[in-house]
Amino acid sequence: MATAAAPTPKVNRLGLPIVDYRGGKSTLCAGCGHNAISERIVDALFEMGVEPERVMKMSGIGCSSKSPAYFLSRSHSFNGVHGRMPAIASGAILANHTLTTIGVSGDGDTASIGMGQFVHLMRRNLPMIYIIEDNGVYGLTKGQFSATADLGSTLKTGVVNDLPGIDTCALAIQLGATFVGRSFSGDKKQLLSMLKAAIAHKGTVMLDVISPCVTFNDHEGSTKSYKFMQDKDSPINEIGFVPSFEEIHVDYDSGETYDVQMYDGSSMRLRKLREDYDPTDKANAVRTLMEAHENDEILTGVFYINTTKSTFIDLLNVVDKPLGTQPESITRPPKSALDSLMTSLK
Ligand SMILES: Cc1ncc(C[n+]2csc(CCOP(=O)(O)OP(=O)(O)O)c2C)c(N)n1
Ligand code: SF4
Ligand SMILES: [Mg+2]
Repeated sequence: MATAAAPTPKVNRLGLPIVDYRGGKSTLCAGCGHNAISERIVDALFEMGVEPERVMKMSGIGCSSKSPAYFLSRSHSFNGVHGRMPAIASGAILANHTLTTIGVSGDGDTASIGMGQFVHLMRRNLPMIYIIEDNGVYGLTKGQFSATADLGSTLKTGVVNDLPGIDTCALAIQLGATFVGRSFSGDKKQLLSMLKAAIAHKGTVMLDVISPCVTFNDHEGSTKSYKFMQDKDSPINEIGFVPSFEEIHVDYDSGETYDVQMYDGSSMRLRKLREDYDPTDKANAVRTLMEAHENDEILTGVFYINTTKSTFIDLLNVVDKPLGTQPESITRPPKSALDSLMTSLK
């Protein structure tokens, strides 16, 4: 009897199957939002045809920061100290800005211990995608409130959070990040489009992804639970993304949309779900987020985009060839150069 041939796996524009983008088996809790985010990162890099060896993954400490182990086994990776990923990522990007850099952090890793590092990363506009897997708690250390927990939300034990949460998106926009959005780990379509557009952007992308912690923060009274997000998620725009290597099909009235030409030739089409929301208006983006808090709304979507601002690489006039690949004869000036500099300072 003839045996049926095994189906040929689907490959991307590099000829790679999706398995080449996967990582190790997750050790996170089943149902943790962080696992869904890893899956979307795999899908986005596969669909965009990014070479796995041309990606670097950066993280800090937390369940969220463990997730780079669960995608892209073939990429470069560095798991830093708690809250210190921005400094490590900055150095690595300066050494090689030609790689796609994905930083994965948590709300604790970013908005508590890492806040000092986060704010300076945002103002530099280094080319990287910074993802906060935001569950409102320190999952790894058993569920204490983090600084993004909303005022009035409760822990499983009934403890009430009486401090206002930090809105990392409003902060990132104010500080200088050039692509800022919020999504939900349970919204496959929105998150995937946002990640694909993020890959096409040149500059700092800051994505706050609400990612429920099923073990410590998925109960009634939590504002980062699956149920809360399913009921309250209010998208500000619908993201259509067409990569540079695909043909653009216009499928809705341009009056209702906002088109953004991305750095790599891709195009992002934002269908306005709020009348006249202009994602290039920085002050309005911050105001809209502040008003949403007053109205107890959870906005998602692309809040802010700026495709023209110089990156830190441009500002420092870093050479095109990655410094990390240059021989010492170029990166380390001879003693005579130091001597002449010292003489000039006399
Ligand atoms: C310097 C330092 N302080 C404290 C800790 C303990 N610690 C480990 S993970 C963590 C919080 C992680 O929370 P978050 O970043 O939100 O990640 P999650 O586990 O929720 O994904 C803390 C406080 C540590 N590892 N190092
Ligand atoms: S403790 Fe929470 S954040 Fe950590 S893996 Fe489990 S569900 Fe995810
Ligand atoms: Mg957390």
